[in-house]
Amino acid sequence: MRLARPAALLILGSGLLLAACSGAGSAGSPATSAAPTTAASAAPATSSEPSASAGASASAGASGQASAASSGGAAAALSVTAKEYAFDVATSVPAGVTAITLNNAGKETHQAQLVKLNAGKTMADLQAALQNPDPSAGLKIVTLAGGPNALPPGSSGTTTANLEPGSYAFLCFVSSADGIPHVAKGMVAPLEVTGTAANTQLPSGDASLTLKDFSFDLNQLSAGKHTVTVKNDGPQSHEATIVKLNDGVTVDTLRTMFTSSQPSGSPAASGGAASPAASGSGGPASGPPWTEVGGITGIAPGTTATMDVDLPAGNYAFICFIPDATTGKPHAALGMIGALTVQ
Ligand SMILES: [Cu+2]
Repeated sequence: MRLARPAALLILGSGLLLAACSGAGSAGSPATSAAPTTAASAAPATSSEPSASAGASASAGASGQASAASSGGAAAALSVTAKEYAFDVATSVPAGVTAITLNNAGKETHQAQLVKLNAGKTMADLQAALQNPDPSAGLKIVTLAGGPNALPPGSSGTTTANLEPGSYAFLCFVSSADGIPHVAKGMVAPLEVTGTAANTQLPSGDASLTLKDFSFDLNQLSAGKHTVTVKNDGPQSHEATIVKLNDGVTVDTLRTMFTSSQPSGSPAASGGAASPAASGSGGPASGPPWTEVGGITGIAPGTTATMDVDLPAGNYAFICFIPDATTGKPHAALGMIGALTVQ
């Protein structure tokens, strides 16, 4: 398996081109609508309205993207389609506030963690770092920039952030049943953010969530559509994976899971524990006692973004899987699990 990983990364470049071409040519469903580079010929000219291409919402959100459209901002829209194991997305977008909609067209859970390369780092540096089984290696050379978190097949989710100019990449850290994170299977897509932001105003949210070391402060939400303003009060990067808890499962159940000794020797277990949002699929028998229903991937300390949610009533939890800067443990093991009751 180790030998296969460099090969997967080496063919990444051509794989992305193929993905972009097939996306643009097949279904008239362009990868993006915000002044894309690769999908320009297929993209509609009307690019300023969010959600035009984001109608594929299914189980978790009937039309979660609509709240981005109605929130008053002039956010540009960027559509990302995920499958095994690639993103179909534009390679360049203008700087500014951008609503990123992830459509999961695959058979596994996927996320779209946007990361900005730190000064002096290149995509080659990132791809090399991502070959390290420890995701901390890759995370050290980037700044987390949000994006929709883990979604089940057939569903979609939207988050909105202010993208500053620079070199970025979409990454999926969710692990397959074999324990290998999707980034190691080639699920990496570069994105250049260009120009000067025309719009830096985030949509106005109707709920707020603050991420801290190591807690979530939003406990209740009414059923249906919300735009949640998410602020990271740091000092570390954090995410908010939203999971629907299985019957009989509580946040205390999760706390016990994460704080008890992690099973060693199981690739799925170690991969899941170490990866941001790698809750993934460990197979029917060993899967986690929840279903991912979106949320927002990691954002840097001191930053704010929004996430659209459209949840039916039920018992949910926020989980942060980002590895701790000193111990390497997922923040969840340090207490970063929060109950969310939707009524
Ligand atoms: Cu965290």
